[in-house]
Amino acid sequence: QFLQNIVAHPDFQNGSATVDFIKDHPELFKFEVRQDRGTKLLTFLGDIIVNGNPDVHGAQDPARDLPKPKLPHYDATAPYPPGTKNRLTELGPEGFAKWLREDTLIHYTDTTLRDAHQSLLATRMRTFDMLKVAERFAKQHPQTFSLECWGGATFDVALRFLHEDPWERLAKLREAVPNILLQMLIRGANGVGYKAYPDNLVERFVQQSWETGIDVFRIFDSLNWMPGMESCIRFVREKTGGLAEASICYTNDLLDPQNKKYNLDYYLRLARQIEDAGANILCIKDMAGLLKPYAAQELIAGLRDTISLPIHLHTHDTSSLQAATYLKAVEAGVDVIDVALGSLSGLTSQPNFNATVEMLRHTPRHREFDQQSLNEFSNYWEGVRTYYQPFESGLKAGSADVFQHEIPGGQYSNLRPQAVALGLGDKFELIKKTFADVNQLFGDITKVTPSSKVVGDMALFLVSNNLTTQDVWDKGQTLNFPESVQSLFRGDIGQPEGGWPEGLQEIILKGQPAYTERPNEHLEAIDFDAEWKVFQQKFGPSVEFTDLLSYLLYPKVFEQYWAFVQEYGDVSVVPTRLFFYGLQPGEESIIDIARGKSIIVKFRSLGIANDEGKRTVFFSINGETRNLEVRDRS
Ligand code: 3PY
Ligand code: ZN
Repeated sequence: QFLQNIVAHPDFQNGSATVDFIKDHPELFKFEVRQDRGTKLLTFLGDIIVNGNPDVHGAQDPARDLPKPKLPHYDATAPYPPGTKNRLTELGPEGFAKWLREDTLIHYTDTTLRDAHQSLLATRMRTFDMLKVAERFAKQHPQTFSLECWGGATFDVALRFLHEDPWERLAKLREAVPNILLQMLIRGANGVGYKAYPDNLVERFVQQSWETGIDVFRIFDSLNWMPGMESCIRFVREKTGGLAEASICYTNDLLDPQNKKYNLDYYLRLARQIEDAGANILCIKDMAGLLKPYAAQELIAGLRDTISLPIHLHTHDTSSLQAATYLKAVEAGVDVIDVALGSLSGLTSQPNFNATVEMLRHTPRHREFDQQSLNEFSNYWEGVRTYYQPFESGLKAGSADVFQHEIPGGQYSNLRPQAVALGLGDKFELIKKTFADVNQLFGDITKVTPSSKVVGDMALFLVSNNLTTQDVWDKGQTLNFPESVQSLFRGDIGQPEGGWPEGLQEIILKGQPAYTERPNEHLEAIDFDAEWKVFQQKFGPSVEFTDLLSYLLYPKVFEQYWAFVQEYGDVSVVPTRLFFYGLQPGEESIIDIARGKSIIVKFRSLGIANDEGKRTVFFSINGETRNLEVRDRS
């Protein structure tokens, strides 16, 4: 094809081609690349038609008879109004934090693109659906403090289940949203993984995240252990021009007189340490939605009196009480609150953005938002959400039992399918109760990724073996505990407040050594030059540095992702309905495979399986017939 392109070129034909001819005409290469991409995508679509998408277990399209989600109105030709990103560039991180602390109107972080779908839809939201509205949102609502759109579980899920490059997602969102701060969640020494990584890997990860588009780094440690956060705060301060937002994970009940551990003094002490460590913003990260309204009032007022950082509050509306918490927090002087657009709010997600704006309208701290437009965005996401129906948790109403089990919002939507996969679907009530018992057994720890996963693993282990936490004390010496539990008790994810309960470490570790230093200190630094060479040899010359970072964080997941992309290409451009459910016979779809390049795909019909178990899928692509043979794996 390349040769045909050269020969057909007018300059070549009329003899004016010089030695720079090929260099000057990059389009000569284009046809082949495009062709190849189209074929790969068609192979993917054929596979979905024949075998279904394993992630939705071959479910039927739940939105088949519904109208397409309606895009909100906006003026595409209008320039981007300046927003918080412009202000950060102008003031720098310190000046910005000072401005934020002094600003009297309430600020909102919109979590729709990260925590909302992590907590409601098992993190499956695809870049495709985000990009449809990102520019619109940035132009319509530039007064938003930040868009939380990256980190947490999104990194792993993008690669593992959506076969998308998370870095590409971030780069594209940055391009679509140049005016509002983009925010990520980072698990301190654990990066976006579940275990400690070498310090220089976390450092390069932070630096690259900033270069690709992150401005606000929300950093936490799952045990509220300062050494797990300090280096990450330092990397943000030294390697980026972004904001280091360090978090205290909220647990238990501040107002409960029985609670001697996680009281106001505990939070104020940690807040001072976070300020001393150089953070720009303090976050109260209420990952399970346990912060009740009057506790919020005490906590926020106490923090405002104790430190001079701006305060950002995060919660989950699992109980359905959290709008009241925000009201009290706003009255007590909180600077920023986390909300999600209406149709992706509530339950295990954040409180409702649209409604919270109305809660404060005509009051001194109200920040103006165009409600009609916010509602249009909510309507868009309501339509999109139907495509993700197989990932819904089944929770139908707020539930006050979260105050007993304390399961984080982001974990809740995963724990039920995990239980079902283990054949424990009918024991979910017992699992939730055992989760609470395990927390007491472990000495009442803060539970958030990864410590919450360990508590969940232990609860599933006990329930599937018909054991109770008392059995751990009585016959623990004979039990072989899950690896994640042993790892927690070795010290691999840090140290809990007040240490481990007397005698429990011995029962769980059975003589394995434990340690109290930073886990990262046990890990050898990465030699990036050497790793890069090995990586390129293994995966070929088209890899980028961001791929190496993905590989170093999730080697197996990256390998599978890479193999998938070699076979099927960049599937992030496939519309979500087709990605999960495939095309219907006779259906036609336009797929934008790159900027300004589209293909029109029509699925004509499906043949029966031949002797080799393959079926012919009859397509047309841009009007030309194309038939593909796809193995039927059913
Ligand atoms: C994560 O670590 O992914 C969380 O959302 C914790 O709340
Ligand atoms: Zn959260």
